Order: sequence, then C-alpha cells, then structure tokens
Amino acid sequence: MIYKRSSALFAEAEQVIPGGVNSPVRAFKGVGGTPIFVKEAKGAYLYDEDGNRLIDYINSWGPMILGHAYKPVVDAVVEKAQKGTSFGMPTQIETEIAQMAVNMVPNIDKIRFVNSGTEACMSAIRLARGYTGKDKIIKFAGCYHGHSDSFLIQAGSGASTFGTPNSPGVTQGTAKDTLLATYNDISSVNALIAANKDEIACIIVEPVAGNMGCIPPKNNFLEALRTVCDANGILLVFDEVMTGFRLAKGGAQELYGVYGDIVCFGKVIGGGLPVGAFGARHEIMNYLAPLGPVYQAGTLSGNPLAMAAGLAMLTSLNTDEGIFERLAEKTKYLHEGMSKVLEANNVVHTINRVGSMISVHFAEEAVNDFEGSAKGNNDTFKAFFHGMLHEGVYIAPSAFETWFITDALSYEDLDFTIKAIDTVSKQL
Ligand code: KE4
Repeated sequence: MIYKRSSALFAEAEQVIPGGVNSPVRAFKGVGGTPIFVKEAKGAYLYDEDGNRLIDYINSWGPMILGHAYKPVVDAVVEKAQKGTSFGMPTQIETEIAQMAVNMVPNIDKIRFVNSGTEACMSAIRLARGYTGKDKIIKFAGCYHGHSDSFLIQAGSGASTFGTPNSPGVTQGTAKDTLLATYNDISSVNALIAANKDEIACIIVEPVAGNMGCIPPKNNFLEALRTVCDANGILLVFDEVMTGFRLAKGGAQELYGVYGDIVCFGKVIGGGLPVGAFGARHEIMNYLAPLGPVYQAGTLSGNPLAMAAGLAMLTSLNTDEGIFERLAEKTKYLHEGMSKVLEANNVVHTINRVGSMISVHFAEEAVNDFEGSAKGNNDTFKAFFHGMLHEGVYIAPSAFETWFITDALSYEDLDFTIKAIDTVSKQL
C-alpha cells in the first residue's frame, strides 16, 4: 500500500488544523504512522486518496451501519437540501423522526435532538442534576461520553475515588462532582453512594462499553445499577450513542431488558450527519426549556438535512425485520474466523463481541474493565493494525476502540478479512 498522497495531505492539514485532524483519534497517535485520507466510500469500502480500497470496520465510528453512501439516506439529504438547509424554526420532519425514535425505544416519551453525542450526554446530566437537585455524577473509568468537562475525568488511584481532570482546562471544581467507579463492579458503585449519600444526581454508563474496546456488562451489572438507582433516588443514564439503534431497534436496553431513566443517542440516529439526542419519560423531559427550568439549546439542532438522513436511516432499520440478526450473524462469523486463525498462529488474544460490536485484545486474561483493556499488548496491536491496513482492511487505529460491523459487508469480505488476519498474525 502506498500513502504518498495521504502523507502530503496530512502535512498540509497540520498547517491549519491542530494535529491535522478535527478529532484526535483520527491522527493515528495510538498506532503511529500518518492517517489515511479518504476520498470517497461506498457500501463496505473506503477509497483513499492514493487509490487504495479498504474494507471499513470503523464506519465513521458507528453511523454507517447500512454501509457508506446508503442510497435512501443520500436521496433524502439531496432532496431536502434543495428546499433549504436550516431555518432555526420548527419543521414537521423533526416530529416524524422523534415519533419514530420514541416508538422504537419504549421507555422514552419525549426526545430532544442536538448535534453530537457529547451534547446529548452533557445535556442529559444537566437535566439529571436539574431534575434531582443534586450535583454529583458517577461514571466509569474507561467509559467515554464525549468531551464535556464533567466526563474528562480519570480516576486517581483505585477506581472509587474523586476524579482528577485528565485534560487541562477542566477545573477541580468540575472534577470534584464526578465520581469514578469500575465497570462491571457494582461494589465500587455502592462504595461511592455510601460516601456521597444523597448527593448523586445520576449514574451514567455505556450499557455495552465501546471505548475501552467492546466490553459487555457482566453478572447482571445493568440490573444491579437499576436496583441501586431505584433504592437511592439516583437517575440511571444510559449512554447509547454507540449501541442505540445498533444492537437492536431498542438498543442495548432491549437486548438486556434493563431500562434507564434518560437515554442518550448519536451516530446511527443521524445516518452519518451530525445528530445526537436524549430522551426520557414525560416528567423528566418536561423539566427542559422552554417548558421547564433546565436550559438547553442549539442553532442547528433538528436541522432538516440531519433529520432527513436520520429519518431515512431509522426507517430502514425499522422496516428491515432481519437486520439486527444479520449484523449479529456476520459479527459472529468474523469472531469465529478470527479466533481460529489467531489460535492457529499462537497469538495470545481475547475477543469481546456484542451484536455488531467486536474488539480484539492482545491480552492473556478476559477484558471486563478498563484495567483489563489496558493490559493488552499495545505493540502487538500496532503491528496488527498496520499489517491489516497493508492487507486492505481498516480497523480502529486504537486498542481502546470497538469495530463496527456494517450490513454492507459480504461474507466474501469477511473471508478476505479473516485471511488477512491469518497473514498478519503469522508475523506478529
Ligand atoms: P460525539 O460527540 O463524538 O458525537 O459522541 C461522543 C460519544 C458519546 N458516547 C459514546 C459511547 C461514544 O462512543 C461517543 C463517541 N465515540 C468516539 C469513538 N470512540 C467518537 C470518535 C471520535 O472521538 O472521533
């Protein structure tokens, strides 16, 4: 593979964009080398600026669940654009997509659209704080809810402790209200609740973690969170930005049968355009301006182009009965094929998979939390990433990310990928 043009474009980008990218994970800092510049994409394939075709397992970090340049979405956006791109006034299509989302997710009565997953999660915790009158939140080390100050907090020592900012610019004043627990460890949650009696507004969690690789909830972890929230007057916020409309029509909530009080969405709900959203039952959502006292707003929130893309996407997912099973089947096929060749080539690894989310960890033990994920051999991952890229397969440029399967992948693509893993893992 040659990347001459990508390298030249990256050098230009670095002159005018910090780090040459508009989102850090794209800069390949986790794997080294220079990022690939995409020229266009169609279905399961990316076409980079050097003319290489790559099978895409990132799919814009989740949104392209039905493949790139998915015709119903493209047609809807093109048609809408010709009638104006944004008005800052209510439009009927916002109600249409809101109604569809609310019908697909049974525990929300109302939904507010925003422009990113960050905005959705940031607004959700403000709403939780406003509704409960409490200041503190519990999040989990390794879970990512976007770059709002309250979330950029990393545990100091241990997991149940006051967080310390892991980004300059986040004040101690903010950090003190974010408490950190360990994913899949309900005792770490109980310890925080006991130490902060009646001060906690919400627990925010990725019901299936996707930002430390893919980590499923274990041993009734979600049920235990629901119970502990009910027992302590704490709201449970499910961050379904990754899992929403991907793991099932009703997301991870439907898959596990556990329901949050506020649910956050992003990625798939926008069909590749900038859309985030958060929803809850009437009594909570009615706390939001202009009805209630909790302020939240956005110039481009619910804009017609993004709504058209999102509505076309949700309509396809809503009407294609077998889609989620097909996605899960393809992911299982990849899992089994990957496992087989990695074992045959004596590569120490563990694979986590839920629905159409999957990640491979070059670790000895099972990966059930951030600590486990961090034990993965990052040098092996780097070699694996670049080897796969050389074979024409684009996986997440970080060991702390999930792969996202698209229905545009054929079984021939999956076999090609498994063969590439076999070739690459012989050299690891
Ligand atoms: P955005 O603000 O990036 O739309 O969404 C933030 C967010 C919230 N919640 C979860 C569970 C998420 O995974 C994300 C964003 N995911 C990352 C990928 N790990 C986006 C990629 C990036 O940062 O460029």
